[in-house]
Amino acid sequence: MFRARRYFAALALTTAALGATAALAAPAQAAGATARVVGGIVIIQGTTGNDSIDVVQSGNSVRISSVLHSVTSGGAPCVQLGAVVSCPATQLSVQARMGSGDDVVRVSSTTIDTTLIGNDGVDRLSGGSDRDFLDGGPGNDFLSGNAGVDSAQGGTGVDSCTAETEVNCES
Ligand SMILES: [Ca+2]
Ligand SMILES: [Ca+2]
Ligand SMILES: [Ca+2]
Repeated sequence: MFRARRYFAALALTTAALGATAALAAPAQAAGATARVVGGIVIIQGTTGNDSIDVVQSGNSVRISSVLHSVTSGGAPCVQLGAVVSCPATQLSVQARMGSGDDVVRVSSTTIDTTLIGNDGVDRLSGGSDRDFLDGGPGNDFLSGNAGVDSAQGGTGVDSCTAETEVNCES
């Protein structure tokens, strides 16, 4: 990691004359989230730090992106489209495993079920228009199922939930 950082720091210095965009270009293998399909499930793996993930259905694809860091495709049938990973919307479901840190997951306009797992930290999980299962885990979480018949499980901490079924939610 340190070696890579030194390399990119040096690269940034040597390419400074080319402008800031060259220095900001992130390598494909940068630490960030990944998305891949396993057994018909689109699995989004967050980082151990803070994540902010958007899951948007666009036609026949589910597009995964982040405003905080890179999202990298784990391979077919998902493809890398610049900063976005596109997976077929024909999959059975989407599962986001966010790891520790304060994580945000926003799902919009999906016609497939999702499972959003916040793990440790103060997480904000927002489901789409279909059925969502939101699992806040430890920490004070904000869980919102939106449309559809949704389940929210706050876990430990003081959790705020809006869903048809709420478990371990304080408000
Ligand atoms: Ca995380
Ligand atoms: Ca919690
Ligand atoms: Ca929903």
